[in-house]
Amino acid sequence: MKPDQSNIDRWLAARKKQREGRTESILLNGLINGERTALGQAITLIESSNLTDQKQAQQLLQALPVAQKLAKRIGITGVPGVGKSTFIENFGLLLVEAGYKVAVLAIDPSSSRTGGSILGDKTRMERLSQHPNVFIRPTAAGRTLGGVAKNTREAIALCEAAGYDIILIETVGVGQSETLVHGMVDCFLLLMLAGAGDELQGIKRGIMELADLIVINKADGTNEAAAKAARAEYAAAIHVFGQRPDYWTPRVLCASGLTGSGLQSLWEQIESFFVQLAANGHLSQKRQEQELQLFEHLLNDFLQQQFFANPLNQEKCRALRKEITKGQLLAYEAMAAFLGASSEIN
Ligand SMILES: Nc1nc2c(ncn2[C@@H]2O[C@H](COP(=O)(O)OP(=O)(O)O)[C@@H](O)[C@H]2O)c(=O)[nH]1
Ligand SMILES: [Mg+2]
Repeated sequence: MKPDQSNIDRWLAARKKQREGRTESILLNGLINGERTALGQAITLIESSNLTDQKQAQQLLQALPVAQKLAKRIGITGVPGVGKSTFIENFGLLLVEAGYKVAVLAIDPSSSRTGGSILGDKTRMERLSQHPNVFIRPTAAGRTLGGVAKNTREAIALCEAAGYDIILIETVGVGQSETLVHGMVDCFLLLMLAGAGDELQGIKRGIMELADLIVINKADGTNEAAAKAARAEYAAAIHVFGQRPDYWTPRVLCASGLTGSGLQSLWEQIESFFVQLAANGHLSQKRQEQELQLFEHLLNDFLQQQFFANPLNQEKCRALRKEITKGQLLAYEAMAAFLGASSEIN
């Protein structure tokens, strides 16, 4: 007798569901137990563009228990070469030696173009990466900046669920990524160099305004005096920004990520930042804003996916883009044409 295909299909679908459910709960248990491999696998899952993986990732994220304690989310930015990775290695070691569990997420939106940079970072953080209480992970570039943001936010949530106390997020201080990162951390550090000039460092004034702490890095050897002078200059420069809504007065400090000098007092400043913002209610306000931003991202993602799931929409957009690049249509005309058409195709 020929087996009934619909029965086989049903059985296969049930098995698949069972398997997926199991993967999720194994991952979830591992995560909650603080297993690094489970955390790594969970991040791989959220970064995957495979539809089944995405579904599992969503289920996993939704199943995450409410974190018992909130991790300190600290963003670290600065131009390439300012010493972020070296700084994180030694700062991270200081934190683990103080008993904290530390996760490092490195975002490099350009990594799909430049390739090897992440490998370079891993070797730079060699001692830190070997510590049992440390988790280091570069965030995949993703196709869009929005993708980077979503992956990073979700990775932060996973690290928190895995019990990490401090999450350091490294981002390159050029382009838009630092503004995105600023929107997902509690405390934002800007690393700068003495004597390089703001323009040379590609640091826009706007980024200085976002910084909670400015670190004049590489304040070691013959560079120390110049670093001290730069510190005074930056302190005067940020003074003109006036009072912030959270009442924190940004500090400028000298440090050396390489020798470790200044890192302990930087940590003390960060701690007082958290104490002050927790006391005046701005920390929880920041968290609520972060949740809102995350929701907006998720909503946008969902709407885009829904929209492009319709092949007619895809086709219409493709045709309009082509006409724009040929110079046959202006953006507003294309949009008008699209809206005219979309009443037919939704
Ligand atoms: N003198 C000195 N050199 C440093 C310091 N931190 C990093 N460097 C050097 O600067 C270069 C860039 O460092 P890296 O950490 O990769 O910078 P990133 O691109 O910002 O991550 C490397 O050659 C480091 O050895 C520091 O505190 N002092
Ligand atoms: Mg780096």
